[in-house]
Amino acid sequence: SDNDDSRRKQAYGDPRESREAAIRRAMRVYLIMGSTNVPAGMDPAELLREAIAGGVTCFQFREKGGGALAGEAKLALAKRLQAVCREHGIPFIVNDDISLAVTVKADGIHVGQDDDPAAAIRARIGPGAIVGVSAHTPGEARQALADGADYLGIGPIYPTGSKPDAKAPQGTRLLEELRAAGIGAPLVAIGGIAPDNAAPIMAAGADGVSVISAITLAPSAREAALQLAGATAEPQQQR
Ligand code: 3NM
Repeated sequence: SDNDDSRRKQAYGDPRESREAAIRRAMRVYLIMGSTNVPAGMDPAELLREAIAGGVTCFQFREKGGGALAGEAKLALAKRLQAVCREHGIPFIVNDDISLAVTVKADGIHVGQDDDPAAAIRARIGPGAIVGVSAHTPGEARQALADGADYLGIGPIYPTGSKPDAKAPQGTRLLEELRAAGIGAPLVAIGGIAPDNAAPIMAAGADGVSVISAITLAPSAREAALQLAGATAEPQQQR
């Protein structure tokens, strides 16, 4: 509805800023997390608060893998983390689970290659929602954008310990290739990214970095996010 859309707009941007610019800006330090990524004894909502205090610009709720929550417990955690995002004005994106995204009126959804095309997903979740798609090849990237994706997740850049079925690391090649081809859409890199290896990613034309472990397994989520914000502060102009 219109109300949902105006709330979504308020959640992640100055009303004078274009939709694409707001999404691009949100890509800078993009935290992905579910309960299985959080060290024992830590509260995910508190970890998220710390990370946002350090400079996280977007959050994706990704409840996957062995021991992942389901049903009411998953819904309850989603709502708690969404509330933290709203408090701080950053987008709350749901990974894969479209019905959860619809139920909580998430700001957006992130899907992989096995899911419906972006436009079909948008039809279910609402016209104002952000739709992100993971792409691993130039063909997948072009198709996702043609299908109406708002941004692409490009990876894995480096080896990752957080996704058992990740593809082979591809470095910054695909980012460079897409920018060289004149694709200006918001691109966020993923896979094994940390403050000390983010620079080549930004130089290759990414709008930002998405991370799980660099923040969730850091001694201080706040400090890790601060360092990632620093490492992504001066993207080179490749567009
Ligand atoms: N997707 P970390 S890599 C969720 O390549 C995910 O599409 C990937 O975790 C892809 O920052 C990945 O700990 C895991 O490496 C990212």
